[in-house]
Amino acid sequence: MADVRRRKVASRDGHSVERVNGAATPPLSRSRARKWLKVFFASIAVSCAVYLWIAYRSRSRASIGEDEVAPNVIRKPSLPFSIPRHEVPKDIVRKADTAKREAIKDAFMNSWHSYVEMGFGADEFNSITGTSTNFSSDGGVGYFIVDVIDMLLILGEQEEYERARDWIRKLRWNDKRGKFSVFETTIRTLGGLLSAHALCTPNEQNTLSVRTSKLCAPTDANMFLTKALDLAEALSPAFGANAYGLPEREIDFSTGQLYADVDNRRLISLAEATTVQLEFKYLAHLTDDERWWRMAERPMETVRAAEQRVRSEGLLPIFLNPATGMSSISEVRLGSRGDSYYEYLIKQYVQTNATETAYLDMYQKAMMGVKRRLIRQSPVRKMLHTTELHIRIDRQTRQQSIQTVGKQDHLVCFIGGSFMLGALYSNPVLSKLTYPPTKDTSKTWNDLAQEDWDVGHELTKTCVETYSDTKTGLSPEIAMFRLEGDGYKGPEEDWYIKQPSPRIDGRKTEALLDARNILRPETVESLFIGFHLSGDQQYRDWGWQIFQAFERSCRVSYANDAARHSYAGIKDVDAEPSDVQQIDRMETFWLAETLKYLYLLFADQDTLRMDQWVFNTEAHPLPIFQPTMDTGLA
Ligand code: DMJ
Repeated sequence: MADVRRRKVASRDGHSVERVNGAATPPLSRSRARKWLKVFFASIAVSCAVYLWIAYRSRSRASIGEDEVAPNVIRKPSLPFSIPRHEVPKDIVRKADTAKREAIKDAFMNSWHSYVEMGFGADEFNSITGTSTNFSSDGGVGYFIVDVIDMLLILGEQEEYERARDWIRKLRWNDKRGKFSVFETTIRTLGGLLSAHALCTPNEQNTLSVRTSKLCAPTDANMFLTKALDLAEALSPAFGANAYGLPEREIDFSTGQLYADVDNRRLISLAEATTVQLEFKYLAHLTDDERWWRMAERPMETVRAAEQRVRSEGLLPIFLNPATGMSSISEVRLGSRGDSYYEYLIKQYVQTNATETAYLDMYQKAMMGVKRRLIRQSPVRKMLHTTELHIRIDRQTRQQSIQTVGKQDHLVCFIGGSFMLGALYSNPVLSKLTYPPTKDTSKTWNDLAQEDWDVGHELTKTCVETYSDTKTGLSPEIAMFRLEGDGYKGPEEDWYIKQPSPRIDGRKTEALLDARNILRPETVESLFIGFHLSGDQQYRDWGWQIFQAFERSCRVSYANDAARHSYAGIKDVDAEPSDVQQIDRMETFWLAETLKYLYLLFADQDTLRMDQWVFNTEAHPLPIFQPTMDTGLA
């Protein structure tokens, strides 16, 4: 699309130049009158040319269609109904809440020590049985340790940092057999290594790295970067699997063999193809090697072309076809397989210091689509929530139609934070983050920014309510929201968790997977962003409520060590507190994301400044930088 746009501009210029030149070269004359006539006709010709040029421009814009986003277009509010306006709080909180911050640190350190004592080096930790597993028969590939090392630096845990670093120093990827997810390895491991590199690199302007780099030996930063390069090389064959640069789903590091997603017709997940950019672009910036930049940008070019082809208000189906580079008919959603595509649009703009406007345009267009097509209000409490668009095919006529389904994955709860971050970056006057937050936003705040902040706040509030409404105070994996005409027969309520069909023999049935809570971070991620940008105590209060619910239902004790505990997910968030059943797994994102965002929510706002860092989707902070390489999307 970049080329097409450039060609259009060139042909417009060519068109107008031709007309002006044609009329501005009459034959020479000696008489004064003829001179005047010449000037007169020339000016008429120039005016006509200018008029035609303007008319041509506006006609060609109109033919592109209302939803087309030109660079730097300022969007207007587009939510089809009104929602409460969220005012800037009277008292802005910026200091740490030390007692709560330390309670969260304690949860983190206990989780880490349990892993160190029972599963150190493994990729996954089963916290109840104290067992662990690896993704390769050749040993761990760093999923756990690399995912967590940046948090050990942020917490200032010298000894534990060194333990993790020494393990990583021996880690190699290219001889590891197994099927490794390109997306998961990029966001957890490549992201973790790059974050560790940045935190070990002293930078006087950067409040966090000044502190964290003191924990590192002089060679550590370089070691992490070398490891990141090794891993990037090991992952790179996945990006050459098709003509559109869409990364294949899995790779065997020992052979370079690629594995397509055979359960999904070999299609490529939208989120997986478009959530590797922050990592590879930062690597390109550090190494001054454009190869990594281009590798990451190619899927974005493909996706932008696909989006413009389907003209879907910035929204895209969750699957891409690697044979055509186009979207494949599938659901549109902000949950699994769709989520981080939308997250990385605004974050790519943030990462390169608000220079790549193509991403702001894509982000704003997509959020306009989200507001117009996916966001709804629940019937009773007017909870703002998202929906999904599903394709229905009529059995008889084979006709396709789109159905709105009131399903919201917990994964979607990142979107509140994205809207709030985008509100600051969408502002045309500032075009950068306002930091620290001020009470007087009147000079710089526009209607779109206000609407985006309000939408972000309300969506986050709803996510918090999917926690507080359950018996355990924890949110389920999937919340179903009532929609008009959805055929729901249950009690009058705004949202519910799908239940299994009752058993014929009358015995109790297992709760569906939808009812689980597996320690996911998305809601507390939005709370952290909302608090950090506004200083509003409300976000901290909600975060503390959620942390206490984790403490009540997810804490795991050990009979042989009363001083130690860890955490596990639970099977049914609506079980009676005395009847809660835990799941034998402590996901790495519990430490890498959930506890990191909670810790930062209660830390001093200067601990990790959001005008200096951008979080990848696994909560690894990467520095914001001024790019030296041109984006192919400009
Ligand atoms: C994390 O691994 C990442 O945030 C990813 O983008 C999707 N969600 C999980 C945690 O829920």
